[in-house]
Parts: sequence; structure tokens; C-alpha cells
Amino acid sequence: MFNSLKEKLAQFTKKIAEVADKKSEAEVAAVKPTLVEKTKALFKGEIILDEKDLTPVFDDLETSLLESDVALPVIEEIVKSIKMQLVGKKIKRNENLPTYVQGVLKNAIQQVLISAKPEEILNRIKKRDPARPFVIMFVGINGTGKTVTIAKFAKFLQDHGIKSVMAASDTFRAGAIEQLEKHGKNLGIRVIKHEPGADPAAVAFDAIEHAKARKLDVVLIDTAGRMQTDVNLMEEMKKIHRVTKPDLVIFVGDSLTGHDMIMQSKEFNDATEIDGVILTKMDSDARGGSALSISYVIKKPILFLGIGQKYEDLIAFNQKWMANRLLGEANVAG
Ligand SMILES: Nc1nc2c(ncn2[C@@H]2O[C@H](COP(=O)(O)OP(=O)(O)OP(=O)(O)O)[C@@H](O)[C@H]2O)c(=O)[nH]1
Ligand SMILES: [Mg+2]
Repeated sequence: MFNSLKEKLAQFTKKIAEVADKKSEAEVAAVKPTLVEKTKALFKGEIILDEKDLTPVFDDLETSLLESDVALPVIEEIVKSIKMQLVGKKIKRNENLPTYVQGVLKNAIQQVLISAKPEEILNRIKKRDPARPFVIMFVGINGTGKTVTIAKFAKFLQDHGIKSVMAASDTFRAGAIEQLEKHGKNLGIRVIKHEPGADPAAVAFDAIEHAKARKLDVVLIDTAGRMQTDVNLMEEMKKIHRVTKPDLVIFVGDSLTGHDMIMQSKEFNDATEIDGVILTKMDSDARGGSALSISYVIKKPILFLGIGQKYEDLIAFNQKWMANRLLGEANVAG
């Protein structure tokens, strides 16, 4: 996972260490032999890296992040944060510099990420008005993994003793209703459906009524994949939102799509405000940039990650996990 970005961050750490080494050698060489005290201080003391020393390394880092699909404002924020932690700071010469730089990078990465604990969602479901089910609407462009993610989410709720019903509100794509029904059957969860081509908002409305009648906790609304540029389908999505007044709108994004996904999430967020994000296909060779960028750009948390096609392949997201993935296993010593 994130191999190229991981490699680039490791390079950054290595380059900083090289700059520091060169600088301290140069400073030692510049000290006049008569100034014994000064030489001593330099050896046991600190090194200060200034902006001039680091500019080429930061330039390389910016290019690397851009190549890994990290969005520009996120790159700026990361670099700003690293500069604040590195430039002009006294670093002890006997300190392990790569470890120090790793820590700086870790902070910078964690700062641009927003997460929300699954327990927060479970608590909101438990504390809702009992007269109404908790309604969750899943949106996103075509093929990102919405339907499979809904099934995984239903399983996650089931594992926590929460009963749900699924609304087959993708009445647009051929085979979409059957696909959701298959998941429903596998999981023992009811799917509310109408005919293909029916009004998706009406399907979702019926699912809410069904949940009320059966005292089910949650309604999970599957919606058709749509490009953010498709005006009619975007209007249809807004209608589902108006009719169902969801407690949570989850944007399902394909982590392999990079910059495009960030742009799409912004457009979806403008159309029906997104409350959180699930990124799918993290088990494939995701470059990591979109995961690093999305929560900063739309100011909404990443809730879960899809890491495979099985129902249990849904894991909670948190900043530490991501930073460790990007840095923890990276070989920085070399
Ligand atoms: N490897 C992997 N595949 C995934 C993951 N999530 C979804 N998929 C696969 O992605 C493909 C599309 O998934 P769907 O759930 O049908 O996607 P969708 O967004 O509902 O698609 P539309 O309804 O056509 O817009 C399927 O083959 C899924 O099995 C994941 O986390 N990892
Ligand atoms: Mg689908």
C-alpha cells in the first residue's frame, strides 16, 4: 500500500540528513583551529538548518507529493508544517536525525487528516429519536464501491447488534437492484425495492416507513453512481436527500482515482452536504494522495477504508494508522 509515496517520504528524510551532515562538516571546516572552544561547542552542540539549506529538499518533496496525487492546498499545508518544525530549530547533533525528521513528517501528515471513530456513529444511532430510524445515504460516482460498501456497513452494524434495512434506490443501472438483493440475502437483511426506473426517492421513503413499522434502527440507501457533471442525476440525488432527510451522507470514493476523486468529492459536497467519506480499494495499489487530501479539502472526516471485496473488509480510519502506513514501515536509515 502507498509504496511510491512511502518511498518518496523516505527519500525526503534521507536528504535532510545529508544536508545536515554537509552543513556540519562545512561548519567544522570553517572554524579556525585557534578557536578551540568554538570547535568543542560545535561538536557537542546543535545544528541549525535554515531555509536556504532546505529549499531544494522541499522543492523535491513538493514534486513528489504532486506526483502521488496529493492536492495542492494539502501539499502547501504539509510543507508549511514541516518548515515550522525544522527550519531554524536547534537539532542536537547526537540525536538520530532520520528519527527526528520522521516525527516531523508524522505530525505534518496527521495534521491534514480528519477521522471519526466508528463508535461515534454507533452512539448517534443509539441516541436517535426512537420514533425514526437513522438514515444513511451513500453517494459517489460510478463503480466506486457504494453497493459493496453498504453491504459491508450493514454487516458492521449487524456485528454491533444494530438492525438495518437497505433501500435499492439505484433504479437506474441495469442489475443494480439484483446486486443489492444478493447482498441482502447473504446477510439476512431486508431490501426494499421498486421496479427498475422507479423514483429512487420513493424507494427510500418506503424503506424508512418499513423501518418505522418494524422498529429497525437504520436505513441504508444505495444510490446510482453519477458523474458530478450529470445535472439530471445530481438533481435526482438532491431529491432523495430532500425526501429522506438523511442523518448521514457518506461519499464513497475510489482511492485509485487520485486528483479526480478530490474534485468529485467537492462537487458532491456542494450538491448535498457530505458528512463523511469511505475510501475503497485501498488493498489495490493506491498512491495514497487522495487519502491524504480528501478530508483536508472538504473538511470532512474519513470514516472507513475498504480493503477488499469481502464483507469484513472494512476498517476504521485514523490519522495514526495512515501516518504509520506512510512512514512506519519506510526504510529511512539508508
Ligand atoms: N479490491 C477491492 N474491490 C472493491 C472494494 N470495494 C468495492 N470493490 C469492487 O469494486 C467493484 C464495484 O463495486 P460496486 O459496489 O458495485 O460499486 P458501485 O459504486 O455501487 O457501482 P455503481 O452502482 O455502478 O455506481 C466491485 O467489483 C467491487 O467488488 C475494495 O475495497 N477493494
Ligand atoms: Mg451500486
